[in-house]
Amino acid sequence: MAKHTTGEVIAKSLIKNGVDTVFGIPGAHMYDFNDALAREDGIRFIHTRHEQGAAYMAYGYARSSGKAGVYTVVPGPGLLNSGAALCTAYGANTPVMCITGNIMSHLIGQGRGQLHELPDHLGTLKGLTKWAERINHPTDAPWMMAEAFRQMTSGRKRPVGIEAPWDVFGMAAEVDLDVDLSPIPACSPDPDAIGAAAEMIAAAKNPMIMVGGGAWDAAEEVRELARLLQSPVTAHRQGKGVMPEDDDLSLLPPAAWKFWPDCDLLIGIGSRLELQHFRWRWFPEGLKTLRIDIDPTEFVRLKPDLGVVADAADGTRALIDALKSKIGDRPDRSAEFRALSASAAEALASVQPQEGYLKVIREVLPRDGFFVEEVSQVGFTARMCFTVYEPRQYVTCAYQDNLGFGFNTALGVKVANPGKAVISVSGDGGFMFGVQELATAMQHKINVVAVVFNNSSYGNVRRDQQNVYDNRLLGAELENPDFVALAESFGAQGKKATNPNELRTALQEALAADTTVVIEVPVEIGADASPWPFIHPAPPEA
Ligand SMILES: Cc1ncc(C[n+]2csc(CCOP(=O)(O)OP(=O)(O)O)c2C)c(N)n1
Ligand SMILES: [Mg+2]
Repeated sequence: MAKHTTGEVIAKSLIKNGVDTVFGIPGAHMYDFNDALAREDGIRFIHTRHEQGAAYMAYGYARSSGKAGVYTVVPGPGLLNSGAALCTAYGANTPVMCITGNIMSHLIGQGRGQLHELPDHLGTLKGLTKWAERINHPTDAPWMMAEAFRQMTSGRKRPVGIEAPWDVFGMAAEVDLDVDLSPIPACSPDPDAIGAAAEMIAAAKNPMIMVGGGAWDAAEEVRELARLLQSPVTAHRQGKGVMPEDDDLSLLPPAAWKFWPDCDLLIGIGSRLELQHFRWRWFPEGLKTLRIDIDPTEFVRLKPDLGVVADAADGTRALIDALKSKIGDRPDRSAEFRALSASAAEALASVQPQEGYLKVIREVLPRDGFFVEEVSQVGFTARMCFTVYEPRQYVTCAYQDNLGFGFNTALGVKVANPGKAVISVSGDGGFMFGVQELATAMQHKINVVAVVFNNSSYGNVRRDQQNVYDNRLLGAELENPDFVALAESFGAQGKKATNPNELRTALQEALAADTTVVIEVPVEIGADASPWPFIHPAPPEA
């Protein structure tokens, strides 16, 4: 056996597990690991200007590709700076690995005030991840790294954390690098549960399928099930594109809401059913719920009439097989669903200027391009009307709804998909949370197009304060830099578009340009229509 340091074992484990890119910022505790990375040819290191950027990029990389996204930061402040992205990866079921440090082994827990010390560093890391551990000696490193990959990629995929004390990264020992801990296979769907589920479906007149992030790798099966049942498929954020949203059977949320009063069976596949339970909050009488989920605790959180614990693709495939002998050919319902979509689209066209700009973005973004949202008047509206054709192409911050996510995440999406177009949309507020990563984009030649809708305000907050708090404004209005000049000062291109036609031209030029581009779209303060009546629709009248 050869001697290796902990840092070397971690770097070699990343390579062994197919990692080709690490995002991060070096620092003293991490030097021996940073140097091990420098000595590996197979890893591209992308350094950022803030740890949140590194972690969001790792998230964007993983979320858009399905591969592991890895980042490394110093302990304490570095870890905490990356926390918003880590909790996003957790909420969005995305495999992100955080590699960080700790203070010297013999000082941990003593509270003597060491550089970057936290009262409970490992506890903090555990609180933001599915699994986290400390490597205390190089002989721990091979199996702990293998376990980290196994935890991250088995069952419900989520972020993991690895830390090592400052002195341990450079410590060497004879180690066996050949530890293989393959992902734990998902349990196969219980045939009795599948039989009961097939009965439930066969008895339903108007089932509706709701897909979430758990269904990303079950697109083929979901599409087949929908066609077999002639039932509509809807999604909120995470599941967009599992069913192509230009398919007649796909209903964007406002159209699905129109179908909802007639729905008698909700089939959730890899979804928490947030749309129905936290947004719509109104249920048709007699509705039954069937859920397929790889995470059995989901059925404790929200008890369905029937729950099938399974991988979404396996469970849906088993359901299709069981249904084939139970139901015959069903009449084509495309025309009915097309009409619902058309009337919902007509109503949504009242959400201006957002809907008009989003239409143009969809028109210019190639079919295989990526759209990265950010909570803002345009981001909220996108969830209701932006059509997505394949899973993973709509990159969302899921339930964290965190400002600062958009532009930084888009950079990671582009790193994972260098040949594809990537457009991010942000508000003026959100874009400024991560603007410094324009420097990273330029230095590492990551060409994304960032569209910034500048309404000189934290617009959502401002509207709420006007409507709910009697117009008492607090911390809602923003004095902004000149976004075009700001972009140019980084060496990027800056453009301005004052209407959808100008945005079309600006986007076409931006996607053809061989650089990072920021397009500012000025919007008069308070002028954007509220998308909320579509997100939280009023219950149907009795
Ligand atoms: C990290 C974080 N901090 C604060 C908030 C609260 N918040 C929600 S929306 C919003 C305003 C967003 O402003 P902007 O990005 O300009 O978008 P707009 O609504 O104006 O389109 C704020 C402050 C948040 N969602 N995330
Ligand atoms: Mg704004």
